[in-house]
Amino acid sequence: MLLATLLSLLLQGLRWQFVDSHATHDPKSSPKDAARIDELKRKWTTDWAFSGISTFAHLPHTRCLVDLDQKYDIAIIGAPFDTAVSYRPGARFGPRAIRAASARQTSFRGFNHRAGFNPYENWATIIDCGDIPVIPFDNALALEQMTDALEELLSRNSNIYDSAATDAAKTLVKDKKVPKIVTLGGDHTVALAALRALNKYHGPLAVLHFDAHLDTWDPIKYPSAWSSDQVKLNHGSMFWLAQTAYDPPLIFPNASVHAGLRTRLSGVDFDDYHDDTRQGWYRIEADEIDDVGVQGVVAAILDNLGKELPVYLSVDIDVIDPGIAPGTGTPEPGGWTTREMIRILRGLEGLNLVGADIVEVAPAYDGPGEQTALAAAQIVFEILTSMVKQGVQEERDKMQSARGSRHLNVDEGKSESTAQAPIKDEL
Ligand SMILES: [Mn+2]
Repeated sequence: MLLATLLSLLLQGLRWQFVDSHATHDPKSSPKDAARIDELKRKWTTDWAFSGISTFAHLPHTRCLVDLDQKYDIAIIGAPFDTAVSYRPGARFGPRAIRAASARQTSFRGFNHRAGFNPYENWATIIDCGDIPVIPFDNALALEQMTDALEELLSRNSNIYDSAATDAAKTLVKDKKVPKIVTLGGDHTVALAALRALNKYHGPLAVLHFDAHLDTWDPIKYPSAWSSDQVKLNHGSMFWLAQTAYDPPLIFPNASVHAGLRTRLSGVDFDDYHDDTRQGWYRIEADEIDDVGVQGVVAAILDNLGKELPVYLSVDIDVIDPGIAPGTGTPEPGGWTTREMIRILRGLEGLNLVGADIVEVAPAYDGPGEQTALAAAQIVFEILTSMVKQGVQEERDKMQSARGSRHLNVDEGKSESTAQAPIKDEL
């Protein structure tokens, strides 16, 4: 009896294997088979929001790092790393939470009404490339690993560049040769890996940094007498490292902006702000939105970002108020609403974004309604919308003319930025 059962299972297995290989791999399969496959695809390949394996927005998933044949224009990649945080750990679970919260984003219902544009139904091939398997035991090694992975993703020609049939066409799309990357963090340290990788292809970048915190802290500002090289690599010092530990610096001087700040500062004065100004940053505090509104915040960002420089957009989810987005490592009351953040991002859609991240989503502190992860998934949607829209010449022209003269060139940006400083002790 047992033998008969085993034999029957074996035969069944062989039959399924035969059916499978016959149906999907045999190039000589009959029209009848092809019709059957079409029918099966029609019946079984459309997911509901709640069905299917979790990828960002149900996008196709490939382990891009090992699949040289996978073409993409935008690679979404998870960096589940959280061993450089100063308060609550848990952001290593951010990528999977953001993917789960993106479940109601689909290509067939992906038209962004605020942008008049569907990023999932356009020229760009967007792939969920899975996660970098970041080592949790050695931060220096983890930084190398994340940098290496992102460099690998950037080293491939974008799909649109490879699709260009002729050399003449390739010249026309040469600015699209390097694909764009969107990293799902992970703690904020992952931004340093992205800056290192992107510098290889674009040179120093302007950084647009949404965060409650400065993240330009010299590690000596942390309250411990104990130090080492590893101590310098943490989620509050990675922009200090990017500016001071590399020659040339990874961030172009006097062309970068923090937005949404409301952190407490060290000591008894504005010394942290002075340090930040010396590192070439312009600051927009969270409270300023009450005085100048969304449009005022947008204008201040555009006026202070380098015009011609490629921009890296780094979004710490703690820029949103923790009453709305509690699932994060270092919450600070008094932040922006999700709607304000979305509208600010929409106002910035003309920027030349070469890469972006959404970091510090720590789902262990989120609510049962996944509100933090939902905000993060929406922010990724807005970023993808801008990246894809920016790739359409017609849309780009419209955005440029709408931006008008408000935007300064790099040289003007320098003088403007040094003039910054509504540093309050100087007022
Ligand atoms: Mn932060």
